[in-house]
Amino acid sequence: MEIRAAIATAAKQPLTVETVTLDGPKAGEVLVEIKATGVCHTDEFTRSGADPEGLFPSILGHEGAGIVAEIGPEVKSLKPGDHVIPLYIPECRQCEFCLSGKTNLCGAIRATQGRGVMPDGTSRFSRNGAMIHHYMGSSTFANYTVVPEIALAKIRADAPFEKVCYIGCGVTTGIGAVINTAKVEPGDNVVVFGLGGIGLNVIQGARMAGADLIIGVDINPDKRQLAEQFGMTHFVNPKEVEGDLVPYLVSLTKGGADYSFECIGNTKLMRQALECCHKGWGTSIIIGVAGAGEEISTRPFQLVTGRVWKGSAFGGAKSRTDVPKIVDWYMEGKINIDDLITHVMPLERINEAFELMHKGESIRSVIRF
Ligand code: NAD
Ligand code: DAO
Ligand code: ZN
Repeated sequence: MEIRAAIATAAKQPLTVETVTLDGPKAGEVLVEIKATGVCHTDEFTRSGADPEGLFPSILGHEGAGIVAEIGPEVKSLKPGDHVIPLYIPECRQCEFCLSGKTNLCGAIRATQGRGVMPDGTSRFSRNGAMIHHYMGSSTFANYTVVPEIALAKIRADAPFEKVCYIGCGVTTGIGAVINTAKVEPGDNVVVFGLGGIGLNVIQGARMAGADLIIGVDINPDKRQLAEQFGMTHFVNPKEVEGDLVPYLVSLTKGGADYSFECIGNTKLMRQALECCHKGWGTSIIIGVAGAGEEISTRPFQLVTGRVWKGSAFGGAKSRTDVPKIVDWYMEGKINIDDLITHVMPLERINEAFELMHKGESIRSVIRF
């Protein structure tokens, strides 16, 4: 079938909205009509060429929501008309990773997903006979996409697509990092580096968990108001701190953070996030994705004296199991998504979403099809 998609033709180039050929779903695959998709910093990470695994040409986008249009052979758990969220971390419930009970990093289709193809090693997307890569197993910058059954969460039919698409990445990543990875408890002190689409959801999660101090760190003072609305108790702009940021944060938390979260992708800040943690138990969670070839460092004594460094992918959420529950939380008014969606636009204007992100003017831009 002919579809409309935003193509990343080469690194650093604006996306081009074009007609693309999409082959139908093969065994274990599902054709999804995408109704809405968020534009996340990770899409920009790949578009910009900073992603060591970035492939071109490709159809980016990994934060979508839509309706099952057609199922391929052997698909059992979904039917046409079901409302779904594509998952860049699938949940096969059969692989070593899924059965371990220790991680959400399902390994079932990791190798082919990383090569930008479907599990059978081929792409469903092409243009003038030449293949276009899939992206993160999702490729939601298109009005139709094909996704493996194990990478789709079935959600309730009354949830608005242009809001719950954000659960496909940012909401789950931020709230999940607090609840699943850090396991923040009532009374804990939390420091959040970066108050963007991920960091604000960390703040929202920290408030839900009952954290006491929730300190937000950002160089953009315009982020302060929304962060306070979501539960931030103290704002720190590193540009306004005299001296080093780390002792300032240790002093503000009266000894160090119980938990810190790096939501930017900056290795220097990852170090600061670790070192502002409390001696003996403070844990720092890396969420931000750093550029190709970058490395983190600290003095090993920071770890010897009890600080812990962890990472979190998709908030540690078991995707097909947890995403429908988070959609329910939104529909029950337990989490706020609406105020984080600052811009809505059609696919033809998708490059504006990247410009707004660069200018720091958006939290989430959503493409509505
Ligand atoms: P964003 O651009 O919306 O937010 C980043 C924030 O960091 C902005 O508010 C910006 O002002 C602030 N910032 C930039 N430089 C700073 C500095 N030096 N000091 C303090 N603040 C600074 O990005 P986002 O969508 O929130 O994504 C954040 C990161 O999370 C990205 O690296 C993204 O790739 C990553 N990410 C990770 C996962 C995961 O599963 N681990 C999922 C999604 C996104
Ligand atoms: O299983 O080896 C693996 C990788 C799984 C993908 C993890 C991606 C999480 C971070 C990327 C940002 C997502 C938007
Ligand atoms: Zn698995």
